[in-house]
Amino acid sequence: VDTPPRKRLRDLLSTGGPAVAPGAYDALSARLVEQAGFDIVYMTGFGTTASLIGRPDVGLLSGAEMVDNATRIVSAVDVPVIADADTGYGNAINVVRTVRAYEQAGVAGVHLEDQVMPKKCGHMSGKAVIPTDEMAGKIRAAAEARRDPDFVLIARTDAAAVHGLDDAIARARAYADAGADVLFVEAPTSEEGIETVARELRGVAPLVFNWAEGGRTPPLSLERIGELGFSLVIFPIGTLLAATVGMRSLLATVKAEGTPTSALGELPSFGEFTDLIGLPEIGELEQRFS
Ligand code: PYR
Repeated sequence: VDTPPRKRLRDLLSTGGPAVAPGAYDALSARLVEQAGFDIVYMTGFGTTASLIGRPDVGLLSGAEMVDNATRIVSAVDVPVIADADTGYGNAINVVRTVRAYEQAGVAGVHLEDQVMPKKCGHMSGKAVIPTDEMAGKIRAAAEARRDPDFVLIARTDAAAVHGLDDAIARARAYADAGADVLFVEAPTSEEGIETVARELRGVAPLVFNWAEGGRTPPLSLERIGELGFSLVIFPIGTLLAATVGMRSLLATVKAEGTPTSALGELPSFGEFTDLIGLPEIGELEQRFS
């Protein structure tokens, strides 16, 4: 635990088996990911957008809003945090500022993608991508902008849905040449496509598998993902969907019965919840400092 988070993330990415990073969209969900025993938190842009403004992931949030959320998430946990940095919120110059801001927030790594602005969630229709050379320039800018060489730069391509998998793979190679540490080919739509990505890019750089819950990529087992050679699996929106189910259920009870009484048995008690979010530590601080 004395190892700095970015170094720990690099170690986790190089151990062979896939590292698993469930999604968090705020500080509370990030704490729950950590308390469940996971070694990495993934800050989802989809979930951040859904929770901050209650809207879909179509490029509505600014870089500052994303960095703000990352700052709170990093402060809430000890494990490394990988954050969604979308398109970098502009051109290569914006990427420099974005990378530095995420680095200052204490994030361990980010992913940057080659969509045009405003971007769309990788599993939605209607995506468009910038030219490969332009994105390679943004990756070079990001690599040069980071101050900590251990800050992990993940290059994501959304080109598969626009130009096909061959172009996506060629782009991923170009982004590795430009200085990306990790490659992320977004949204292959068949197991064969996933295998092609793994075969063509394995060994070029560690690979991300986006296990997008309900998205366009088939839901492979963790074992299969490992066999194929992926180094990192993200489960971006499961926590968000589960929270939605929980809130809806509670609200339906209140609406139908007038009070939450009959639902309370399924919920953490008040004390359990305040323990979970660190009230005992606050108590210790009060003892020491007052
Ligand atoms: C997201 O969760 O927003 C991704 O881009 C995977």
